[in-house]
Amino acid sequence: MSEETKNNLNITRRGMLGATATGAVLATTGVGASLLGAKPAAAATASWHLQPGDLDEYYGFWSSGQTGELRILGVPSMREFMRVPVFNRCSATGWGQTNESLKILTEGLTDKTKEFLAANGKETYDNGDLHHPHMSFTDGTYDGRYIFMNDKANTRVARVRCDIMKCDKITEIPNAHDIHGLRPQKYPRTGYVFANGEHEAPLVNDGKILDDPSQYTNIYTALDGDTMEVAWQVMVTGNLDNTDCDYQGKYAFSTSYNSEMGMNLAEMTENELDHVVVFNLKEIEAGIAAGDYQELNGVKVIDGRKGSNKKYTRYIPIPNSPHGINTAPDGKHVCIAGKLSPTVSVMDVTKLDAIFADEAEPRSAIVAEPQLGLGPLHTAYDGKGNCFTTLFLDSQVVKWNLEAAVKQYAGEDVDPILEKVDVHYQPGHNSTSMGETKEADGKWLISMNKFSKDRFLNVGPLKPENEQLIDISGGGMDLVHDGPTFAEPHDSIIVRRDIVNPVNAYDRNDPMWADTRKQAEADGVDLDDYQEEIIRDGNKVRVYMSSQAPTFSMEKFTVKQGDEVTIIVTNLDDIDDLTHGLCMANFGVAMEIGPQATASVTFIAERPGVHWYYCQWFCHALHMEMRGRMFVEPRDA
Ligand code: K7E
Ligand code: CUA
Repeated sequence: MSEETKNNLNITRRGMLGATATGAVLATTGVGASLLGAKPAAAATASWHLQPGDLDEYYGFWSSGQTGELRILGVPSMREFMRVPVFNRCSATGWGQTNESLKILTEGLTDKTKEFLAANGKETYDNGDLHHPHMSFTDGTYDGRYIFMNDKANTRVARVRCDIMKCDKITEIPNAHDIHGLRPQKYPRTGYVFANGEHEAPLVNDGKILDDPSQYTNIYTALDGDTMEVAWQVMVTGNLDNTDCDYQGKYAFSTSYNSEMGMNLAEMTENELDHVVVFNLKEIEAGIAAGDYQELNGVKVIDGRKGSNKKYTRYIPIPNSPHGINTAPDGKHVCIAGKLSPTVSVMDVTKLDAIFADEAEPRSAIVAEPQLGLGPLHTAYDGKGNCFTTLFLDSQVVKWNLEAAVKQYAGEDVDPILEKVDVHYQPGHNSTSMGETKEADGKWLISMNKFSKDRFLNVGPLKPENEQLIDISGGGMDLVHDGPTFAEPHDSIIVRRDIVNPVNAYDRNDPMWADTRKQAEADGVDLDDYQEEIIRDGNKVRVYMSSQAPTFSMEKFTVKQGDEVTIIVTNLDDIDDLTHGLCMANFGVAMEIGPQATASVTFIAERPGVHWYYCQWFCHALHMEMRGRMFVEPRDA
């Protein structure tokens, strides 16, 4: 069945559509009226339950919280396709062990962090807390280049290349503490990647200050999405939570709880109102250009704290400990979820100029504040003027109309709430298909629920989470599928599949192994051809071999105990899905080598004897036979 047909059937199934809603759906999907009602309703159940071999209409990019990886799912099937290691150590791919991945994991760390890690016998962190994956934008919609993501655990921002679905850059953010909210600039392009430091700390945090909150500050960071270097930072008041930006390229905004700058729970929740910080991008750029900054740890930092020069930031009071912030696809409205308040505050970005010009009060940008239910956390959109907000405490998702909320706020007697649906249980983020772009298409909604409780077979005290698929294409909210997941996706994006176009094999000149290529050239080895070379360089030994199913080019090689051995494997197979691996048994060494890829790993051969290396990715009928021996001669032999 074609996608188009499926969509048509799907609409048919929802025969309860009112005339106006039908009109809206027809307008966005281009379905001819003659098709409606022409197909049997029963056939439509295939719309989310794909048949074997059917491809999904959307890519889903999922965070994994404290697991530290990025996950790729299919929507609507909710099938998990891939786990892309980023902040974690991955046994299957060798991420965190291969020289190529270690370079990415270490080159963006500050010198202080490198020293700290070395003191703990480590080269890099091996944990992370990845909350927010977002794709790069061009002109207000996804462009399929990169996915950016935060690490709350160790204050980093990472980037995954969408051509090969591997992480290629990780940057530690100086001065900030515990990066939480993250969003790419939508217009004109990414551009900036905005990243929130969640926790406040003394600036500079060198062990001289503890109990002087006046010297604590929070840091908002803009990275350059092309270079992954920090462009600038802004000091702000209050803990930064989530961030988003406009469709005009003028403003970015962050929710902020703890405007009190309290250090404990009682102090942090004292005020009824916290705020959203609005960042004026042009003014900040001008301030940097004019030298109105201090340089701290190599970064230009502007002062945008409350009561500072008001050119750079404004603080809009919002009830109460606001959490999620989501810009609507209409390019005008921004929904700010109240968390401790049952409200969502709607900000109109066209009113921000007047506030920065001192012609209007900060709260004048708020044009609606509907009461939706308890514990509102995040809002997603259908592109038809409706919003879906998760209610953590109520265990519901509420659908409401934005225009109606604006009218209600202006005094009209209208109820913006259209429908509430129970989800299981306690939702955090939700996301809609293309919903954070100007191309929001209103087909699918995922509710990402923190608790699954009784929803699945019991697997012990630690339960999976539950992500539920809700069909919103027909104008209603039909819960159609549960998707259990392991710890702890916070957020997801749902991207039309035509936007994402990964390759099947690596380019032999991929920058991932540029250093290895340089070394090979110096060693006189042609990485692109069959290789069977051992280069000895003092006690450093480089072993170059190639792989072609079902053999490694070297059946055996010899080194000496204590040698620093680097094994470089190039997979000469150029066939879809033909990945080899190299596992050096009892050396704790394992890695993936994709089609046409080069990968390398270094270890000290401090173990005399015969050691088998074998291919650890099933590649051929003779995969088990794909192996060889490393002979380590004893030191005194
Ligand atoms: Cu609401 Cu870290 Cu996006 Cu979780 S944050 S839910
Ligand atoms: Cu090569 Cu398995």
